[in-house]
Amino acid sequence: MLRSLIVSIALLATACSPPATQEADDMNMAEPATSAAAGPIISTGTVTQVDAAAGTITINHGPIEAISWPAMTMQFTAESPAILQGVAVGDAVSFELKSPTETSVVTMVQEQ
Ligand SMILES: [Cu+2]
Repeated sequence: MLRSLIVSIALLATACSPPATQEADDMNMAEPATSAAAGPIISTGTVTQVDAAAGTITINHGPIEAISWPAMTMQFTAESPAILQGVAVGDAVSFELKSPTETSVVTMVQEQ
């Protein structure tokens, strides 16, 4: 059960990662987008599912330029259960991703 959950999360994270286009970007852009990792990664979206028991939240979020994500609906894991308290389906929220390499973990979800 836990194992399949971890696999699902890994698959989601993979699905969310765009194909590697760094080489093409370097050729077309004056400056490579290497500053993307700096600072918090914050986005906004609408909550479509909350599973407090599993500690997960699904958000239909807008594009996140810092990590080259298009808009999509995806599931995140809350870093701690408290993050999901008071969050309900249909809420318009802003949320923060843990890091550029841990993009399936949210460290903050706040109603807008
Ligand atoms: Cu996403």
